[in-house]
Amino acid sequence: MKIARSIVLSAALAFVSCAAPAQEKPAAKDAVLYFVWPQNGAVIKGPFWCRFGLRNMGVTHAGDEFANSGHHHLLIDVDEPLDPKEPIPQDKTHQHFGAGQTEARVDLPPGKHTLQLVLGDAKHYPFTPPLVSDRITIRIK
Ligand SMILES: [Cu+2]
Repeated sequence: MKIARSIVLSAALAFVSCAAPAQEKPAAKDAVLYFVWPQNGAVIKGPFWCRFGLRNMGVTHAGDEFANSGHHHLLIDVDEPLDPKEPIPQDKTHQHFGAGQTEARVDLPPGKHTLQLVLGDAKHYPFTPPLVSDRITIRIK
């Protein structure tokens, strides 16, 4: 009986820690997240270097809790809006640059694609309100 009760309790605690609330960290008011390259409407042949721009905040490693800093995320062909209360998903279309990278080699199939940057905090949550770039459309030849 005691064992069963402690299992239930630890399950409840595990649930509580998973359901931690969003970080709700504010971004710097004058921060700007943008693409240095490519520009909206660019037509590109083959793989390219995508370069991330951030003004008035700093780029750091994932896990670093420095004020006014975060790490880049590149959203590729993502149509659904981000949930600001959840960490940014981690998959092929939501790429994390937790080593503080400010550029990435991107290889996409021919056709139209959308790209958007999102700055995430130490725990991969978007800032509040989210700091995102314009969503640009490019075409791969
Ligand atoms: Cu991240």
